[in-house]
Amino acid sequence: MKCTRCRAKAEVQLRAHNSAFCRPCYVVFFQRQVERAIARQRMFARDEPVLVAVSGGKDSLALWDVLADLGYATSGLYLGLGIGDYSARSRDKAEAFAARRGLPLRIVDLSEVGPGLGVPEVAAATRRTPCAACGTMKRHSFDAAALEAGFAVLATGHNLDDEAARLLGNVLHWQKDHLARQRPVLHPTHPKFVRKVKPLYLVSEYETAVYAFMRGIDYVVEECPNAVGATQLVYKDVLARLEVESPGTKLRFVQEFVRTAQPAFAEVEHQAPGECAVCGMPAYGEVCSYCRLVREVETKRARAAAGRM
Ligand code: Q46
Ligand code: ZN
Repeated sequence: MKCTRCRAKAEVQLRAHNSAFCRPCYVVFFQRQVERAIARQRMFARDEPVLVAVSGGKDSLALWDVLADLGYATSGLYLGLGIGDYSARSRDKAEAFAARRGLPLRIVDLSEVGPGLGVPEVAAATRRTPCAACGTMKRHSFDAAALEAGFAVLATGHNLDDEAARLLGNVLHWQKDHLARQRPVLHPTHPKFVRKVKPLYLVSEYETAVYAFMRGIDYVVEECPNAVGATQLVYKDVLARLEVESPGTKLRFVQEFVRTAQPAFAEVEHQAPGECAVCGMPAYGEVCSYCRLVREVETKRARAAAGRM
């Protein structure tokens, strides 16, 4: 098998793209895919500083690597979720990557900010699933951190497999409001929100893993322990089977949704958010969902303390 670009011996074959690449050409191919997505979707300008949310996993570190290599002014943002050893190991990987590349990394640890609550405690106290609690806390913390540090753009490492699985879930349940917001660029609906972009939305998990390997990126291989049994994984499995039968299915599914169907959903009228009476961040009710979560935990703690008296 020969490299599609230079005819040298190929190391990786991509059936979805009907191509094969040697190592140097693959790195160029991958970076161009990302660069093209940024330009086509007008995610951010050349000189615009970008805050990259890094989890220590392959996707976010590969994203940071590409953006830094392409010459964008990037800073990393690591959010400590307090999920035991997994969080400790992922933080180490994010810190080591930043140090090796000489890139600035901001660290926000949920146990050290606000009421000092990690994901497991919030989930247990509020009887939510860890991922539901985590999602609310992440969204709030990303916006708050970007606002505090003065960034207008936050990039996340969601890849094609993530987007395809999410799209399948949203379609199966006809979640119109979720489909209205499933875009590679989400423009802020409030001055305290940040623009959220997903430069890897058209590159698969496999392609990202190959890139990380070829670039020698050391990332945390284990998944978050709470990911086990998530419905998303079932959707990913179904899509992987379709992909084997018909290479390129995932790419067409997401690409064509964004190009043709998404604008119809995006027209659904959205109420503009007001501001949370507690923390001042954007909120759709009087209090934002993060502060509601915190309030629930504090009520629970107060009741437990009163019971002990
Ligand atoms: S980190 Fe958080 Fe994920 Fe872990 S608790 Fe769930 S949502 S699985 S991306
Ligand atoms: Zn709030």
